[in-house]
Amino acid sequence: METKPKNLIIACLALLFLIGQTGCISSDLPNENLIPKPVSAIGERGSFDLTDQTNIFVRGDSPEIKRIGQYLADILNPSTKLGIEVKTTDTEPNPGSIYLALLPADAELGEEGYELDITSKSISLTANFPSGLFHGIQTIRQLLPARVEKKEGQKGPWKISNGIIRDYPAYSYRGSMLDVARHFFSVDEVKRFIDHLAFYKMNVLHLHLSDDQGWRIEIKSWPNLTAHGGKTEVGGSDGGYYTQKQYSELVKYAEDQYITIIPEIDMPGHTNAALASYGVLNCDGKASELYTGVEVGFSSLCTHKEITYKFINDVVGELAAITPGPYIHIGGDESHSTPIEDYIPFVNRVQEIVTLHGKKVLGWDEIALSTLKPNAVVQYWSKTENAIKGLAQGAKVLMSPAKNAYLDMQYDSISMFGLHWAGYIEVDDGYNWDPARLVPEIRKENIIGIEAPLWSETVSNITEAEYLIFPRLPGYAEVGWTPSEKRNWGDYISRLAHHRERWKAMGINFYPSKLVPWK
Ligand code: IFG
Repeated sequence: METKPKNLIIACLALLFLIGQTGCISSDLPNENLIPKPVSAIGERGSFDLTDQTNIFVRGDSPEIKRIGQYLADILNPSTKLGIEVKTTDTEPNPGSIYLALLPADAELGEEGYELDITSKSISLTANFPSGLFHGIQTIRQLLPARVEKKEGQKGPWKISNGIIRDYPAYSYRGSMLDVARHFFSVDEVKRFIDHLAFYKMNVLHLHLSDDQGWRIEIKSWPNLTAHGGKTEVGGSDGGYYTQKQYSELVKYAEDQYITIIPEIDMPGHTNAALASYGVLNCDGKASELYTGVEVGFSSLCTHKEITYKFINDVVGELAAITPGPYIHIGGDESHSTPIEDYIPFVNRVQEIVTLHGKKVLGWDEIALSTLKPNAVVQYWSKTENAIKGLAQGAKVLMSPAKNAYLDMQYDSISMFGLHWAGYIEVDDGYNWDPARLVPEIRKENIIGIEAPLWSETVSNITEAEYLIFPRLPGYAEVGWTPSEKRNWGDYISRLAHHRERWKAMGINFYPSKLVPWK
């Protein structure tokens, strides 16, 4: 039977009417450009509008949940000018409001997951723990137009598509590292880096606080470490350091965004700044010269002297006392000037010291050559055989494969900043890898998570650093958060393309990769 065009049109109109009535037309919630991609997002018809009637209601009187509500209000108000306030309620909130509440256990959401229910009447954000609410707020930010991130008033409307999002991370450790030793970064620059991590639901900041070129954390019992060892940096300009008060300010700033700071004191190699500050730490008793180059592997603490272990005990003790997080990172990489027969007992003793101060050990993959303490974590960066040695001792692995995850690698042979000893890492190289399949012997159950380190030999301030961080950091955030079976390059890159307008609204510098169909 030949279908007349007229009948076809009538049939389509009828179908559209039917869909419209049943509300099953899916809104664009699942197609929003969220990064990391949520575990599930089901769209419904219509949208929620932020208006001057909108307030944020917090169930109960918890100061922490009210602070989280205020965090959201402080993002929304400068751009929307809606004067959104945080109120508490024990009943259902007013229509048109955003509602934050901790739920009784919703096992599937775990420690960091959340559920976001958006209807035309209200937004309800619930989670088992405050960190889940905080991650849900990042999703609300990304569901609003990019101009919401601006600090000056913007035109409305402020619509969020209706639907339900249930979301939780694949890995519990989703981090980055900032090398503040090669080049020093101010407290405000580190805070800005923390904001970037929080926006993409990352939850660890590893601070590389000491190296050949600089010692960056005040140690009261060894004051010359910063007075002398903090003086300079790569290239010879003024260095800097964090007082313990400033370090604690950074820890609190990170904690308020559900980010754990892990401090690293790299040893026995990468220690010239300490060796230049105290002659007694050198085997010949003579202080070395300050160093402003970029070579590695030439320095070593004197592993035969008892004073070395008193030094380490003092340093670790003072650092552990101002570090609420569970780990102290002991470095251990590139100790080319420490004979292996000295390196192994040295790392064993350092692990003992860290454990005595109530912290767990994290170290670059070479530490697997020693006898690892229970709960020690091996940070795989270069040698697979070291990571496998760690597994053989029952250690977990933190995945930071240099050829996929080093943020200080150039994008290509002509891009500014960065090195290329591990290869070039374009946006696709940084995204198209699965931590649980990269090395056959390292399986998902052996992995605590991923970390994308930013070494700072070639960048000296946050703007230069952002050129290396963006657009690759969102990819690492998704590798750490979204189940690998839900990840694919084509879908990811079309979402990433929409984030440029957000970075512009936030004043973030970025590399305009040709691989991204920027919107
Ligand atoms: N390797 C060194 C870093 C830094 C890096 C630059 C590690 C663990 C090369 N060690 O990566 O100090 O110089 O890409």
